[in-house]
Amino acid sequence: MREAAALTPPSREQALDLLRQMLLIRRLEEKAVELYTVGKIRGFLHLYIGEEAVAVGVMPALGPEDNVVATYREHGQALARGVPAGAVMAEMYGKANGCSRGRGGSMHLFDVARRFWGGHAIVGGGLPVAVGLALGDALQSRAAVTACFFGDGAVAEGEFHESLNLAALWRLPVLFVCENNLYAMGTALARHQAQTDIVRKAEAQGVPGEAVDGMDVLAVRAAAQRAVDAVRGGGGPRLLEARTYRFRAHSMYDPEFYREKAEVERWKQRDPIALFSAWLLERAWLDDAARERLEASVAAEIDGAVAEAEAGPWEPVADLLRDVYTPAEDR
Ligand SMILES: Cc1ncc(C[n+]2csc(CCOP(=O)(O)OP(=O)(O)O)c2C)c(N)n1
Ligand SMILES: [Mg+2]
Repeated sequence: MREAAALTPPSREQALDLLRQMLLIRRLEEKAVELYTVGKIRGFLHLYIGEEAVAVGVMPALGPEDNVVATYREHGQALARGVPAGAVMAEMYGKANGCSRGRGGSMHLFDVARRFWGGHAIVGGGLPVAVGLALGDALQSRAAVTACFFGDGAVAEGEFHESLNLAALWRLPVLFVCENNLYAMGTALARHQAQTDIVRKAEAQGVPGEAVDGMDVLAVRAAAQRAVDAVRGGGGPRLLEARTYRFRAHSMYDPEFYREKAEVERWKQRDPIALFSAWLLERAWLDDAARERLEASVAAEIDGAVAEAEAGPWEPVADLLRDVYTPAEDR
């Protein structure tokens, strides 16, 4: 674990909660794979496995008044923000008790009460939404920070540059979190960018940035707290580049011809859950029995989530055009 993390050490209770959240994300996604295989979950399903320390490390810096915007790989952000596992699972099933009433699926988790504004399928699509939320807050003198998660692939989009530029120009309270997992589908960053240093790119738009080890939950937590403190203090936007890795395929179907198995295995040696468990064991904040109890409680939460999804209703056919923009005469 990096030294920076020691600047703001968590209490034992906070630390165990970080581990619990990472485990909940991992086990819920492992369950989702099973359910996908038997056809209970359909459509696209992008797993966050390997990247859990990023969402879980950033979220403690935010309060209930703050906003969160994410991508299609957002189960982790939703759970870490407090969207109940049952509402996430039911949404993946497409059931009406899902957090987006079954209309969004895995890629479009929303929860207005928790100010969780998606879930966006368009690469880079969340960035202008985040800037708009922050502009709205600034105009209404609402003291809130908007955290916006996006992948390394999004830096190739014009929206990345336009959004950072406007946020810097208007000193908007946005924390841009780039989850750099080295690939955009099968394309490595160096194959589509002349400048691969994402912090430099942000700085070119007037947004100060910092790179952090995205496999180290405490390092992410400390860096996020520093960045959010600066944003909240009126310093304008900040960017955090979390260097991370997805252990699974891009989505459910991906032959993974673009990376070597040895590379994946190397990154798995730095599994954020294993690293943090070791840190906790070293401090005697965790032992085997406590770890087993934690796993059992996470498993029970996931069983409950699946039961909620199974029991949930489908939206009635008569309601299918509700909230869909169609000219009145066509209804
Ligand atoms: C504007 C746009 N272009 C292309 C796609 C197809 N697409 C879906 S995911 C993806 C890769 C994005 O990679 P990255 O931003 O690094 O996120 P990651 O999947 O690695 O989390 C692409 C190109 C899309 N959804 N939107
Ligand atoms: Mg990526």
